[in-house]
Amino acid sequence: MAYRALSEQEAVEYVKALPGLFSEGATLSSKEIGDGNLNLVFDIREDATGKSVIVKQALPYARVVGESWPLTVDRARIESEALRIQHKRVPELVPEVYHFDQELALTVMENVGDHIIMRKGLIEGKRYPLFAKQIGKFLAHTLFYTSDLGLNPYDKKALVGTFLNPELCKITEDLVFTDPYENAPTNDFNPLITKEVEAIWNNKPLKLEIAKLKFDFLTRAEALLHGDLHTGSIFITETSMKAIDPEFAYYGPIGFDIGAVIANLLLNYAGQHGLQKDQGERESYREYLLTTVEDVWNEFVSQFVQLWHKHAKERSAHVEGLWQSYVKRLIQDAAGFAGCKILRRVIGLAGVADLNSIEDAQTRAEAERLALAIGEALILGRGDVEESTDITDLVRTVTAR
Ligand code: SR1
Ligand code: MG
Repeated sequence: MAYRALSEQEAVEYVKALPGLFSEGATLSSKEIGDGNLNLVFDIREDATGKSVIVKQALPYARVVGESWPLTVDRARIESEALRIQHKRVPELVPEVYHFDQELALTVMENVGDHIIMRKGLIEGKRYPLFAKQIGKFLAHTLFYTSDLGLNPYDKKALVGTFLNPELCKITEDLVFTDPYENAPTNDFNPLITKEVEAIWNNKPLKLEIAKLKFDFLTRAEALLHGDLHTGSIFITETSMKAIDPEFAYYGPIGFDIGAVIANLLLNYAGQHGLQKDQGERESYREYLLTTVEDVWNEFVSQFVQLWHKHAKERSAHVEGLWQSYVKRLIQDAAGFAGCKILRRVIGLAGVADLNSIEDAQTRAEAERLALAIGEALILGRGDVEESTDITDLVRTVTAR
């Protein structure tokens, strides 16, 4: 079938025609629930049995902007292949793909609708005691087993080719590493923070560090990244977590995925400023977020290093001292990428609800200034980061200013 964007009814017909998913004659309902920046997402369910699936279809443009921003639908292939690879490694943490249709750029997958989007949960003040363990495992296993540590060099290079993803990478190159640091037309920030944004545009040492991080993103094909691992790409309950949406997957620096998780916890930390909470409650939730940042890194590194010792295929990986210097660079990369990802969400296109939902513009500006200061401190201070507490100490120092 030649590409066309499906309606709710057409999505039902499509799923019904697939063998093995629903029984013949099943009565299915369909609702388009996509609220992300790019795609159509249909929730298809059979009320009689409670069985449901997700049909996700890439639109040939970026939904957040409209048809004036054409975008390859090949991202659907990238996403379904990345989901399959990640699901193989950590099946409990990634939705299962049931079917992929290249022509329609459409994936039928497990519905994780009994989970909620983590960003929403954090804004509502929920705590997720298992999250650090879960995301630490997701990061360690998906990144280790797609890197030169976990693959032979031929298979790894073949995968680099499968996941080139130039158009989606260009979005990140522009929106995370370039546009927010100059007066670009894509930028979209609160006019009340114009002075602080202009100070960033004029901050030469900061721009140099961001340029170095951009070159790492452009050139360091370390592992198959999720590529957009913010808290809107994480579905969660108290006991379960699923990482979704890897359409930005490509071979890049491992610290980029870890930094994305840290950045989004810290964006919520900054957004706490705008919530109707008393000071004790706010401080306690912020401590929870900082402990989670530390635990995410600690879980990741402990599982990654265990995999390294037990399963690293590359002989040079076992040279004395290598793993220690490798993980030190990873945490410094993660801190720097986290900083860029914080700055882009405040200054650039596609902000986050943790800040944007603060109604009063003045209060929002105060939270945004804190986010900018944290982002800047992480980028400029990353060279001294060796442990997760070095990151949270930087955040505490900036908050106390
Ligand atoms: C035009 S896409 C804007 C943003 O949405 C995605 O989630 C990525 O973060 C991208 O940068
Ligand atoms: Mg997404």
